[in-house]
Amino acid sequence: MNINLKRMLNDFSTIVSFTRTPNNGCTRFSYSYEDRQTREYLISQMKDLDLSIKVDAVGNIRAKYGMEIKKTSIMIGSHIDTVENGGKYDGLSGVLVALEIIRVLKEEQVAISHPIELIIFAEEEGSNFGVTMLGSKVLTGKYGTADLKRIKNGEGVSAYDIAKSFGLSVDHVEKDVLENEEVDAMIELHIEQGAVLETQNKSVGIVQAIAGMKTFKINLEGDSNHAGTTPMDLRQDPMAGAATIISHIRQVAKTQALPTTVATVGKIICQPNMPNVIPQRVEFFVDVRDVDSEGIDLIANALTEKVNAVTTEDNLQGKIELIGESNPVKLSSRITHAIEETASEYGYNYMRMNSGAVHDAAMMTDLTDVGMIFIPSMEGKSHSPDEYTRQEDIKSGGDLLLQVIEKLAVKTKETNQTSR
Ligand code: HGY
Ligand code: MN
Ligand code: MN
Repeated sequence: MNINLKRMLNDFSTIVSFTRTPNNGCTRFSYSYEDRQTREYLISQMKDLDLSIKVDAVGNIRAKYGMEIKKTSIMIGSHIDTVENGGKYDGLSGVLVALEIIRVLKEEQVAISHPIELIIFAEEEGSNFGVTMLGSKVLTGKYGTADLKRIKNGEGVSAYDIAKSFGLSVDHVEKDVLENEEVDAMIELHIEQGAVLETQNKSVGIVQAIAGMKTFKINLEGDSNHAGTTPMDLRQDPMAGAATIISHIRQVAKTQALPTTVATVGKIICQPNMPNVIPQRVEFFVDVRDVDSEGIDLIANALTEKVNAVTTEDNLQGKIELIGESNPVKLSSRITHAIEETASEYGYNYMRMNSGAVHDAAMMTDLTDVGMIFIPSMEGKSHSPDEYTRQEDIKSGGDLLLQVIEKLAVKTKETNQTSR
C-alpha cells in the first residue's frame, strides 16, 4: 500500500493558503482565523471518512477510524499551528500524512486490529503564549485549568480566555485528559528541521530521543531618561543589562555547556522603544535545550547568576520566570524497532538520530509507546519561509508510516495478532 501523494498535496496547497502573511511564509497561530479555516477544512475531510471526531477543551482534535474495534488505538498526527512567518511543512506534514493513511486504509478496506486515531495538537509552537506544546501538555494531564489561567499572551489575556472565546469547552480540561489505557502506540511524522539527514544523504530519520527545554522570561526595569543628556555612569539602562546577559549566555552555551546544549534569545520587548530614549523596561525570552538535562541546568544556573549580577551592577530591578519546560525523553524501543524493521524490510535509506526540536510526541511518552519518523529539511532550514521538504521525501516518509501501521495494526492472516 502507498499514500496518494497527489491527493495529499491538494490538502497541502489548500491549508498553506490559510496564512496571515501570504508571500511571507505561513503564519497560522492556534485560535486564529487561519486556524479556524484549517480546522473547518480538516474536519470536513474527517467527516467524509466517517471518523468519530472529538475537539477537546483546548482545541486538540481527535478523530478515530475503526471506533467499533474495542482495542487501544494507534495514534498518528502532529500540529497545524505555526510560528510567525514559518514554513509550510512543520507540523502539517505529519497531520496530512496521517489523514492520507486513514483514507488509504478505508479505501483498501484493510482489516485493522486496532482503531487508528488521527490527532491534531493545538498550540504546539507556543506562538500565542511563549509556552510550547500547550495542547499535548493538557491532553496528557501535565497542564490543567489553573495553568491555562496562569499562562497569558503579550496583551495579558490568558490561554483559558482565548480558548473560551474561540468557542472551546475549556471548563472540560480535566475531563478530556487522555487515559493510560486508551492508546497502544503513538507515531509522529515530522520534518527534521535540521540538516543531518541531508548532509548524511538519508531520506528517513528514526528518532531515538527528543530534546528537553526550558523557556525563561526575564524582565529588567531601569530608569528611562534622555539619550543625549544622561552621562554613561549615571544610567540605569535595562537594554545594556539585557545585552550583557544575552552575550554571556551565548558564551556559556558555546564554551562551557555540552556539545548538544543550545540557547537562544529570539524575542525582546523594549519600552518605550525610541532611539533617543534610555529604555524604562526590557523583557526578553531565553530558550534553552538539550537531550541531556545537565546542559539545560547548567545554562539555567548561569542565567540566574548573571541576571542577579547585572541587576546589582547596573542598579536595575530584575525578574526571571520559568514559563515553560519539558524533559528530554527517550522514545520507545518497541516502536523505534518496528519502524527500523519496516524501513530495512522495504529498503529505505534511513538513520537513527535525536531531535533538537521539541515535539508533542515527547509529551505522550509517559502514557504510551512513542516513535517519530523524520523527513529531510532542505539546507536544514525551518521556522522560516525558506523551509522546504521535497515531495518525494514526504511520500517516502508517509509510505513508511503506512507500512509501520500495517505492521502494528493490520490483522495478519496467521496470527490475527493483537498487542494490547
Ligand atoms: O520549537 C520547537 O522545537 C518546535 O518546532 N515547536
Ligand atoms: Mn513542529
Ligand atoms: Mn515548529
